[in-house]
Amino acid sequence: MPNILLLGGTTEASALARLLAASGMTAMLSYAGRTENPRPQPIPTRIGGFGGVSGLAAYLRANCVTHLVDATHPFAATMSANAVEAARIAGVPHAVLTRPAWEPVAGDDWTYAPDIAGAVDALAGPPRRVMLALGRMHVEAFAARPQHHYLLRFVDAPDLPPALPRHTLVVDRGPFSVADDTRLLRDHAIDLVVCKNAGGSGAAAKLAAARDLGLPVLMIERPVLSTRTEFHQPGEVLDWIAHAASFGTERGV
Ligand code: 3Y8
Ligand code: NAP
Repeated sequence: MPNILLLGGTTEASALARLLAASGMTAMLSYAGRTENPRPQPIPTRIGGFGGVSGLAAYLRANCVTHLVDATHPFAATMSANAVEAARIAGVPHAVLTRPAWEPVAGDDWTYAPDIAGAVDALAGPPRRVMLALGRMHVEAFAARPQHHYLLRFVDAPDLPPALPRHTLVVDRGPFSVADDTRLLRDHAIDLVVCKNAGGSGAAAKLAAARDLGLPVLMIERPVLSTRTEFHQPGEVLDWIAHAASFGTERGV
C-alpha cells in the first residue's frame, strides 16, 4: 500500500493533498513551520525540519514511506536538494510537483535578476516606490538600498519592524486577486514590482496588476536544481504513484 510523504507549502501541494484525501491513500503533508497558522489540510500534517538529508532519509525509513513528493516552492532549493538525496539513500521513489516559470506576455515590462543579490544590485539609483513581494526572509538584503520606499507583504506580523528605513508593511496571505493587487499598487503609488519567478496562480495577480498599470517588474530567476521527475498537475502525480507502486509489484518487491 502506498504511504506518501508530501513536502508542502504551495497551492499545488494543497491541491494534491485534496486528491490524496479523496483517494484514501495513506499520506502526510509536511510544513517547515515558517508560518504561524498554516492552511489546514485534509490529510495528516507534520511541522518542522527533518534535520537535513540524514534526518529525512531516517524519517523515510522509520515511517515506511513508499513515495516522496516534493511539492515545495521553486525557491525552496535546500529542501528540494535534500529530498533528492534522501530519497536516493532511502531507496524511495521521488517526484516533484511544481509549476512552470512565468513567461512575459504582451504588455509586460520585465527585467531580470539572477538571484536576490542581483535584485539588490539592480536597485541602485534614485529613490523609487518598490513593492518587494518576496515575503519576510530576504528583506534584510535590501537594507543596502535604503533610498527606496518599500511596500512589504508578509504572511505573519513580524516580531521586530523590518530593517528598512522607509517601508509600509501589509500582512496578508495569498492567493491574491488582480483587483486587490491593482488597488494595492495604485494606493501605494508603486513604480516597480520586485518578485521571484514563483510560477503558479497564487502569486500571479501582482503581475497582471503591474501590466494593467503599466508598471515594470524586476523578476528574480529561479535557482537551478538538479534534473528530477517533474509534474505540473496534481493528477499526474497520482498516476505516477500508481505506476511506481505497480512497477514495484512487477518486480515482486
Ligand atoms: C509556510 C503555508 C496554500 C499555499 C499558498 C503559492 C501561493 C499563496 C504567494 C506575494 C508573494 C512568497 C511567500 C507566497 C505565496 C502561496 C502559498 C504562497 C509569496 C504559505 C505557507 C508557508 C509559506 C512560507 C512563505 C515564505 C515566503 C513565501 C510569502 C501556510 C502561506 C513571498 C513567495 O514569513 C515567512 O518566513 C514566509 C516565508 C517562505 C518566502 C520568503 O522568502 O519569505 N512563502 N507561505 C510553509 C511551510 O512552513 O512549510 O501558511 O498555509 C504558502 C503560500 N504562499 O496551500 O494555499 O503556492 O506559492 N509565499 C513567492 O512566491 O515569492 C507571496 O506577496 O505577492
Ligand atoms: P528551504 O530554504 O529550501 O529549506 C530550508 C530548510 O527548511 C530545509 O532544509 C528543511 O529543514 C526545512 N523545510 C523546508 N521545507 C520544508 C517542508 N515542507 N517540510 C519540512 N521541512 C521543510 O525552504 P524555504 O524556501 O524556507 O521554504 C519553506 C517552506 O515554505 C516550504 O514548505 C515551501 O514550500 C514554502 N514556500 C517557500 C517559498 C519560497 O519563496 N521559498 C514560497 C512559498 C512557499 P531540514 O534541513 O531540517 O529538514
